Amino acid sequence: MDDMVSAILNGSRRAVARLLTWVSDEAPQATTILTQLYPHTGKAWVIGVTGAPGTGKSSLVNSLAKAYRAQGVLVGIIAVDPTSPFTGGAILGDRIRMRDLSGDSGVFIRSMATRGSLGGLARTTRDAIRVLDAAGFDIILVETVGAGQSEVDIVRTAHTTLVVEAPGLGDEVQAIKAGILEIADVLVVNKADRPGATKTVSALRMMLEIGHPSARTHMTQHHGQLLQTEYPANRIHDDAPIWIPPVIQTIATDGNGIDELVNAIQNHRDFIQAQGLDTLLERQRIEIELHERLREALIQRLLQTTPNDYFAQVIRQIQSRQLDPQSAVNAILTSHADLIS
Ligand SMILES: Nc1nc2c(ncn2[C@@H]2O[C@H](COP(=O)(O)OP(=O)(O)OP(=O)(O)O)[C@@H](O)[C@H]2O)c(=O)[nH]1
Ligand SMILES: [Mg+2]
Repeated sequence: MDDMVSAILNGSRRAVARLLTWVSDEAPQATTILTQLYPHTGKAWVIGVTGAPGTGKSSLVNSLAKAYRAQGVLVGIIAVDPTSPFTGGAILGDRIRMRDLSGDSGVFIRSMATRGSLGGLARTTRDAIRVLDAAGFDIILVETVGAGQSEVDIVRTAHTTLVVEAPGLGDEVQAIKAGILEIADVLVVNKADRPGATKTVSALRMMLEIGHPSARTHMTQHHGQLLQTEYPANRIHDDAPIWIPPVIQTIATDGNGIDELVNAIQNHRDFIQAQGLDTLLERQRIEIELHERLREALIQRLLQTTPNDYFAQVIRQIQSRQLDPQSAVNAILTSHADLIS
């Protein structure tokens, strides 16, 4: 085990590959290694890349990775694929789109598919990020389809979140509906070679820049959502500068606009660090993660210590109006198993 830890810390690709497999299989031997690696994490900058299917996320990740490699930066890539655990179809596609990167030892690519719950996927994604972080990758790109709350949870792990749109699909409306703009630090209008790109850009800009008051509300919501209840929103002083997400046009397939995107990400990183927000944001991420892990562990423990047919009986009683759902929960928590007749 100690060999494994030092191999990871030395950046051994074989060790990283093996540990990432253990992590995504949720193998028990991963736990002790992750414990030993944890003090060595917290150095990488994690960039979440999310957006509707087919908007060009993988192509962007590929171009971004190449740009960072040109600066000599080590790049880890995690493609989270919640949709196709069996066929692995999207993963195969990603391999093809990221093939320019193969053979470069400064890049490590791993796809993660869901095995069990999406909560499990968010957890293993965080662990995978930590493995790459400990192994010395400076930038970690995490691609995920922006489809639901679970994907939003995965994206909340990131330090800078890119939301990718493509012109012509009414995406700007979809994005507003899905609330995905609230998590965007940088908006990317990819496929700028397609008709309607400028229209999409101005629609997004209008939303973000209709005067500073609305931008302020947006940011307050953004961070208000991250903040649970323990911490006051003390980092947004009334006169503190506000980050307004820039809208960047790209053509991922030929690298157009990628330098601007790299700059926008750097600006966001500089802003966060100059404001001293990195420490506060990390505390919020830890709080969210702790709550998620606790919730899962408590349910797991409950399921393990409860007889198999117990829940079936409780459900039957609730359905037949002998028991109401809240009393059932109270009974389960206080182990009043005798309530079940
Ligand atoms: N014309 C044009 N096509 C692009 C551009 N970027 C990506 N594509 C193409 O769009 C298709 C989808 O690209 P991907 O990078 O796989 O998109 P994705 O968002 O990762 O897709 P999923 O992971 O399946 O959600 C591919 O055929 C790409 O070649 C672009 O800037 N312009
Ligand atoms: Mg993709």
